[in-house]
Amino acid sequence: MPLCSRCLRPLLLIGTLVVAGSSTAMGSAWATLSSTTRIVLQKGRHYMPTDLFLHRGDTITLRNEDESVTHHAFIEADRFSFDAGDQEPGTESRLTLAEPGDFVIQCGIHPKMKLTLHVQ
Ligand SMILES: [Cu+2]
Repeated sequence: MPLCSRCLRPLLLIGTLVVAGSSTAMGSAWATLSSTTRIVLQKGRHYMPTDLFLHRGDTITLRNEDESVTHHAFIEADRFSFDAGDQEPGTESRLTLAEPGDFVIQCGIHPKMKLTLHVQ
């Protein structure tokens, strides 16, 4: 029996909610259960993703996935600072977020590279 359009609409709604939940909103809700580690790629002179929603105690791993480009991630904030130093291709550095707030990770080599962390 073919499905009527009225029956399909709720199904489509559910599909949309699941997709949205897997990206940001639910991701940060799940993070309350335990501290999590998120992987951020440095690729094509961009951070991927460019926004991350985290909770205090979460850790991010910055992974340089460019083939021949060095990156240098750092944060200049009021309450703390972070400097990963020069990161060669294929290397990683880690940062655990101990303070709530919004912080921007920049790159000392590529001024346009920015990643905003929203820490609750
Ligand atoms: Cu860079």
